[in-house]
Amino acid sequence: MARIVPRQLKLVHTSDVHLESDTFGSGPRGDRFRNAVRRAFAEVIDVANRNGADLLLIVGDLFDSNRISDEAFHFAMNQIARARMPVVMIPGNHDAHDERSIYAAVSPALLPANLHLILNPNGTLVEFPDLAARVWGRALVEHSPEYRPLSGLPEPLPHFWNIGLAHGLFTEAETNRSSPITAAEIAASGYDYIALGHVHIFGDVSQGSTRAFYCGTPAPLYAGSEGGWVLEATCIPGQLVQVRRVAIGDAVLSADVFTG
Ligand SMILES: [Mn+2]
Repeated sequence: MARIVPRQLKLVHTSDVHLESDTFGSGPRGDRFRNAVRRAFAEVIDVANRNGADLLLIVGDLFDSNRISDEAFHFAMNQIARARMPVVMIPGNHDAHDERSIYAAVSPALLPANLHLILNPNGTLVEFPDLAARVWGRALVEHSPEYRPLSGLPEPLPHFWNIGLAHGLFTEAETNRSSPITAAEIAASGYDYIALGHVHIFGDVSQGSTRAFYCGTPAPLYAGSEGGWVLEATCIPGQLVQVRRVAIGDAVLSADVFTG
């Protein structure tokens, strides 16, 4: 059943930016790569602002690792602060909230005022009464088969948009792979939208009336022509959530093409 809520809601959904990757080494070539990824993330913020998103969702692996300079961390937080809407974010397996967590070391006072960073391993529900929206996620501590990104998901509430964040691997059936998200879990959620991260290319794994998507990485260099996208999800009362892919800037796509 499509949900009846008081208002329309627009989400922009990104994940797997992998800022500060050393994939291309630590020299000038690596710096060019890292700068291109930074521009991709800045463009995600631009898309959210330009398109009038009500919420921006960052579904894990914003950073490629927990070995991040203060400068790089501040870059990312300054970009988030540019967003003219609340931002809800969870860690992923690359920036896991473990004993080396970069997020644990940061004073909440230093985080942007619009950032809702979910660090509770058991899950946190962030409520936006003005938007008639509730967003739930849990912090990934250990990327293992025991970790279930959707475990503990609260019951959906009528007259609200119920949105889940989950960083892990979608599977049709039970598996012994790490951080599994099963079709049955999505189907049983009763949620309107489940924003997924971990897989770097777009994927629609919707189940029944619950729309569930991988947005894919906004950084084209991680996924070739399949990278360079964000998702825009529009929640319209009485309808299933409408999802479209938005290409991020041509400047990012064309400026730094790596061959070999
Ligand atoms: Mn991941």
